Amino acid sequence: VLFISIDDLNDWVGVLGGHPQAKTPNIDRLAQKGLVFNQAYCAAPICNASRVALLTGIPPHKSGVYQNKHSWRRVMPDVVTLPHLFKQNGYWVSGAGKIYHESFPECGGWDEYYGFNQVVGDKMQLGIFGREPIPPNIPINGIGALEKAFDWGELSVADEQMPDRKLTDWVRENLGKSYQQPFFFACGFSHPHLPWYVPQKYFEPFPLDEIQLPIIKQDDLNDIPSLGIKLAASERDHAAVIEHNQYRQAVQGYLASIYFVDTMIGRVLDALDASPYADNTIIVLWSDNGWHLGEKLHWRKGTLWEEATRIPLIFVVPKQTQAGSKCDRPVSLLDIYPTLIDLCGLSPTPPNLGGKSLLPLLENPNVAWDNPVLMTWQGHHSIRWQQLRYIRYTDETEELYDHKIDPLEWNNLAADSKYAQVKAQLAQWIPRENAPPAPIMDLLGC
Ligand SMILES: [Ca+2]
Ligand SMILES: [Ca+2]
Repeated sequence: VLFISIDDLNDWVGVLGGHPQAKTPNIDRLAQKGLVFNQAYCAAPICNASRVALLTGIPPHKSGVYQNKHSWRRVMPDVVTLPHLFKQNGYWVSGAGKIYHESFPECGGWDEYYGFNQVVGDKMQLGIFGREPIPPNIPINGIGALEKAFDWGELSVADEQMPDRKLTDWVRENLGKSYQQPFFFACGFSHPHLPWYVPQKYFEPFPLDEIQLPIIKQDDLNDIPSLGIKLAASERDHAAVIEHNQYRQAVQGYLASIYFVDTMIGRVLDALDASPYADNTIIVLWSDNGWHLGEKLHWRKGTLWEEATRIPLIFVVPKQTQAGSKCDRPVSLLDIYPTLIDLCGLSPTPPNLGGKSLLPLLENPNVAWDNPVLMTWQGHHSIRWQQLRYIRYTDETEELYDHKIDPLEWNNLAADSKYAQVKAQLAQWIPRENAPPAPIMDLLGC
């Protein structure tokens, strides 16, 4: 199994159509080899909570891992993670880059693991792939007073100096070895996480004067409950981007970072194609959360709308998925764990898995599928089912969108009596109980 994760990549991928200028020939080529899920969602719109849900199979409202500082190992000391289950089943389990949020590494699940950063004792130390290069004279955009990482611009360094590139060399080296046992290789890229600094050549296909900005409705927040407006509170980011005349530059920076990470993914796919494992390796590619670039006047992640929750998810399963197939059923990153159990015949199946095996959809993407997808953030929940999105905040205020007529989620239909029945149906799937939040910690070493 080759397990490829990407950090903060939304649907700005050629095959998902999120932005007309997105340049992702390698992710698109991977999709052409297998099956792409057009409606795949994270369990939580933030790194740690999303990754922990995927890797333990346990949804945030059951684990209490809602945030980046929630220590998952403190609340689930005995959970068998997905890598660990592969190890228990006799696989060689090897990982590098960012798979878990690095403050809370997995301690027993890997045969070997090399993070970009590693917790050693009570300190975070730089890993073997080195430091991300930064341009001189940052912040480049002039906004940086808000937060150092909220910046973008060109690097005048070679690819070879980028940690994501060194990660691909590590994967290529591993794919060149021979193994006595099946392998599970996890390879976690850090781009397009902020800051958007990548070598100059990745900016070239996106000249500033040709950048297409996202379509924004300036009064989009007017029909949203106050708790939803609070989630979009980083509208201060949007005001700053506009004030500093940086909108085009920001979009350019994100597109360039995506093009860079796509190129790195291509190096991994090329190495797999050239290896003895080309025809018997399952490939799973995913991103941990989406990203806003001004939609709903919001930047970053941390909302329950489509921008922050829709992510790329691709499966290539030799002799099983059909080349170039697409699936329109809503699915969750939580579904990866049970799917890999089925595909690889792993045992035992841990209790309390929140997802469903996607095996029926891998075999026939159009098979009847009635499973709602749940997303959770700060105690609020959202359901994606068929063409609908329902959001319910902790104070029971609501949003409802019908993607068939409103793909940008502009018109909140929660108060429309025509939708009362379907809204009640969606509301049934909102969890009635939420696990208490996990302990807040900065780091937890092994
Ligand atoms: Ca992330
Ligand atoms: Ca609106």
